[in-house]
Order: sequence, then C-alpha cells, then structure tokens
Amino acid sequence: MSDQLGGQPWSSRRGLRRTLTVLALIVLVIAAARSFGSKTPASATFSGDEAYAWVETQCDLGYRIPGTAEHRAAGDLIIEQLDSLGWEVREQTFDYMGITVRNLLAWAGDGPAILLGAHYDTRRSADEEDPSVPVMGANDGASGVAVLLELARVLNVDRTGGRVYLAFFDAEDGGRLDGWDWIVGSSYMAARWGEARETPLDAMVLVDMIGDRDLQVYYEHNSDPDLSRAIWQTADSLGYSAWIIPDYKYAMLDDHIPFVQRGIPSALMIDFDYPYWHTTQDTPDKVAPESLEMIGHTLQVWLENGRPFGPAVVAPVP
Ligand code: 1BN
Ligand code: ZN
Repeated sequence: MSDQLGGQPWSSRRGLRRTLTVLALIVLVIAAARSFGSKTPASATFSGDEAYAWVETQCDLGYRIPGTAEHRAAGDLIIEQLDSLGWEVREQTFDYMGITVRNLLAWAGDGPAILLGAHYDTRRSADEEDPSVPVMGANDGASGVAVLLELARVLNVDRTGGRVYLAFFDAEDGGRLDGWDWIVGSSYMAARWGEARETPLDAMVLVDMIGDRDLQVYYEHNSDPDLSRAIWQTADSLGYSAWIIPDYKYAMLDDHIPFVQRGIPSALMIDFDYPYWHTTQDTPDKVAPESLEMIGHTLQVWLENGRPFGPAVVAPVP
C-alpha cells in the first residue's frame, strides 16, 4: 500500500505536471486567440519617420482622385493596415456625381467615444497653379492619413478609457470642380452617425494639412474652444507651442463642420499657411517627419491621458 502510495506521488506528480503543462498551453492558446485580430494595448511612442513613410507610400500610388484605381488602392491599403493592427474596419459607400464614394471607419475599445478623422482623397485639379494637372496631396490628404495610421499602431486604446474611431473621409477635396461640393464623404457619415449603432461621439478631431515643414497650427474659429484648448495645452506640455500655437487665425470649411452641425464638439488641426496648397508642388519633399510627429505625439498623449476635455490635472505623461 505504502509502496503503491509511495509510487503514486511520483506518477501523480508527473501527471500533475503534465496536467499543468496542458493547462498552461490551453491558457496560452486562448490568450493568443483572443489577441489575434483584436486591438491589443500598444506602448510605443508616435514616430514621425513611420508616419512620413505612409505619406510616401500613398503618394507612390499616384493621384488619389475619387473614381480612379489609384484612389481605390489607397483605400484598400488603409483597410489592410488597420485590419492587420487589429482594428475593426467598415466601409461606407454611396453614389455621388456618378462615382462610388467610399468612407472608411475603424474602431477599437469600448466606452465613451471619440472620432479622429482625415480625408484620403486628393484634388483632381491644381487650380491654384495649373488646373490641367492633379494635386499629389502629400500634405493635403496624405499627411492626415499618415498621422492616423501611425496612431493606429502606437495608441494604447485601453489607456484612453473609451472607444476610439478613426475615420478616413472620401471626396473632401473636389469642391468647385464640375459642380462638386467640398466635404462630401464626411457630410454623409456625420448625417448617418448612429444608424449602424455607432457609439455617440463625445468629441471629434480632424487633422488636415499638418505635415508642412514650416508647421504653424492655430486655433480654428469653427472648432470647439474647450476641446481645442485641451489639445493645444497638451502640445504646450510637450514643448510644441511654437508650432501648435494657442492663437486664433482661420475659420475653415472642412470635414469637422458636419460634426459641428450635429452638435458634436469638434476641433480642426490644420496649417493653412501652406504655399503649395492646391498646386502641383504639394509633394512629399514639402512634408517633414518632425511636423507629423508633433501632431501625432500630441494626440497620443492627450488621448492616453484619458482627458478629452479640460486641462490636465497633472502634467501628461510624455
Ligand atoms: C482643405 C484642404 N480644404 C481643401 N483642401 C478645405 C477648404 C475648402 C479650404 C475651401 C479652403 C477653402
Ligand atoms: Zn485640398
């Protein structure tokens, strides 16, 4: 008996070890399965170089004019990247002026929601210079998308305390050409927000033309003052106040306006002092990784401190 019992502990210890190993493997497999395809917390800091590479990649595709193969490829690339990072992604399509317009919406996390947006289409006519040539849109288009894609990589969504939506608006930049309006895609999305059970938005932030080498981003008059102040204060805390400047300058028609009209506090970050706006010269060499980094890092810190509104109680974690 005692021999038997004496023998048992060994075999049962071995059995126990085997059971524990199997259990550990099961836990690992479950953890891996849960993290696969879901947005796991990231802890990296926003990289201007990574963002700049997205500016180049978009421009390498060519002119991203609605209705063209290049534009379709840009949208596909954005979807593919967000998907590979574990964000949920959805397309929203509709017809406009004989063309299929395609907004893209990605999200991660749960709870109170905020939406960050940028337009990914480019203007089919460089009408500030030579209307017969399209705009490459390195700054006007690609820069905002680049910041959102790099944020999608580095943002720790858990730390934001809520849900983050990323919107890639189509058909922003065709205004005054062949009867087209501006901000077509964002108008459609804002008007229908909530119809597909999207979480109501606490705030919306739009980034457009924020890659200029000579960055000067001012408060914008159609933006929510409290929301703008909170973002600009974060920029100040990071030492960026010479570039993200707490003074008013322009009132802009841009993709934040449809959200303002729905009563959602919205803020536009734009550098409208850009000499290459709607010209053939809006090319990647006019964009600086440092500018993209100041914008992206500011948004990352502001979001990860979980304080969309009002001044930070303590200095934000850089
Ligand atoms: C921003 C970038 N916009 C176009 N490209 C919006 C805009 C519309 C700016 C009209 C100025 C006038
Ligand atoms: Zn434009």
